[in-house]
Amino acid sequence: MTVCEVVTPWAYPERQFTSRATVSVVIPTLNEARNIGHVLPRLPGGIDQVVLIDGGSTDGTVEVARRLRPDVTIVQQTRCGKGNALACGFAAATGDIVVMMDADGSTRPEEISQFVETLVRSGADFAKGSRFIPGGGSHDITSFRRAGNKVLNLLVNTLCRTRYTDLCYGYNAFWRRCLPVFDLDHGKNETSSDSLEMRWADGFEIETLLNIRAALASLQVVEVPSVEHGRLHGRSNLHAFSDGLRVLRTIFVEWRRRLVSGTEAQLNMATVLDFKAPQLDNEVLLAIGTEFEYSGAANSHS
Ligand SMILES: Nc1nc2c(ncn2[C@@H]2O[C@H](COP(=O)(O)OP(=O)(O)OP(=O)(O)O)[C@@H](O)[C@H]2O)c(=O)[nH]1
Ligand SMILES: [Mg+2]
Repeated sequence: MTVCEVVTPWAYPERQFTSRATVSVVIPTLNEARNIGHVLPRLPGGIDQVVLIDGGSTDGTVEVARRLRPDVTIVQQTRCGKGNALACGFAAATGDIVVMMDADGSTRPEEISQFVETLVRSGADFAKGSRFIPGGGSHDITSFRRAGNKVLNLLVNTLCRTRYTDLCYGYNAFWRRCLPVFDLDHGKNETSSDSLEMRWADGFEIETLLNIRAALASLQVVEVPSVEHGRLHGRSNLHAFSDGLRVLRTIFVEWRRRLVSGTEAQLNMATVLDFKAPQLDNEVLLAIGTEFEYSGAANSHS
């Protein structure tokens, strides 16, 4: 586990929890009927909610998911793109911890426990998957994408003074109380016909945006090693060049946004502090043992 960014504007006590943290897993799907069956049955036990956000799949993805996991929460996204899907999924999540992963078999469900345990035990706000730290890896990334990710990663680290090792990776987890920091527009109140158009953060730039906003709000970010596998069936929705340009634009716009409104990060930080407060009663917490129970066993929903 590599501490990626240790910016501590407030002191963290040795965080111990009085009750079990609940976990929501958020999975965007676009025509993943042949893959989702390799993901849902392998989710570990102890997951409290599975949110599947469908982008209008025509291959029966939703039906397959319902059959495999009758308790799944199905959400229809409000616009287009993976980013919009995730924003809608986060809005529907109810767990203390939100884990985001893909449906194509590339992100292994067995790693969820590592993300959750890292959040609980480290006191971090955001557990960011990384393929490029010891223990991580990728069986999927092309040399073009690897180079692009490296350059964009370097740019973010330079501008935001972070130490990220993997900017564009979709396997991450965070405490749901941090959602105000991400300030995502899930567009629930939209009714006009043009609302289906992609907006800011609606595409594959979503991970970059989350990483930058987390850093600018001084969240504690910890990297978790993760091994990415190849997509099992079907074709990628990502277009390395055009989506790479969206990521580049995101980096500059988000960085500039921070320069223009320097107070915003402070405000967001205050929001996070408010959210933390009820859980951080030092005296009580230090007096009790960790009661976090997270079972890594396979679930019985398959
Ligand atoms: N709901 C929804 N899900 C999407 C959309 N685009 C992609 N996804 C899902 O987001 C996840 C990641 O998309 P992929 O197409 O695998 O993109 P990628 O992982 O960056 O690319 P590969 O590594 O080539 O697979 C998958 O679970 C997709 O089904 C979308 O517009 N809407
Ligand atoms: Mg994929």
